[in-house]
Amino acid sequence: MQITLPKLPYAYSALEPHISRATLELHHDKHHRAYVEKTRALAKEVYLQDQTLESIIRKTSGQERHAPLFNNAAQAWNHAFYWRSLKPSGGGKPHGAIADRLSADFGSYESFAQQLASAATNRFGSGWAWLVLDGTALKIVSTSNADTPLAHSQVPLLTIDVWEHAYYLDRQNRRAEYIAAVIGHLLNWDFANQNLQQRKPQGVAPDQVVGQLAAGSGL
Ligand code: MN3
Repeated sequence: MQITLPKLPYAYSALEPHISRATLELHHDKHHRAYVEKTRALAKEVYLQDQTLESIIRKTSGQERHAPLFNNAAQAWNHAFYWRSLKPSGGGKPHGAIADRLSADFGSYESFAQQLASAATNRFGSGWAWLVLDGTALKIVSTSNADTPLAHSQVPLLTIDVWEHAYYLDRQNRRAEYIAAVIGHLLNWDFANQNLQQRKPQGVAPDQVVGQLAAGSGL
């Protein structure tokens, strides 16, 4: 399986005025593409180029000497998941099963939204804020740099990219404003419901890798 750059699931201008066309062109075509291309190059060096991103992430997680491959593969995966976590005319109160689960685990939608905004705003430096299924409970977590819930046995349901490149063109340093726009207008609750129902993130192809690593891969 070749690791490829997935197309955006909507037009570059579809998330305006909350996220501009210029931001999506740069973010998807330059940043995301670079993570995909670096992953391919680094995976080839250790004979993992035919594996899925999930497989590469799990095999390299926590291994210092494979940190560059882990970081690029995780960023490639996280971005594919982020595009699908957003949609035009999304955000606001959820519907379906996720609505009941949010009320049960956070008390109310308002409490959930406040906690997600806080986790995303207070992530120091670069990283991601996530709604995940951890065991049987919904949780809000934030991860640093490229780190991903996939490496921590959690099922991601939605994510917000809080690296500066996600908002700086549109809003300079005003991260909280970007986060409020995403939560209020863009979160894709259909996608969250799918992920909750299937207990498996839908951002990328399922992990079909079986068997042992190629000899000499060093993992
Ligand atoms: Mn990004």
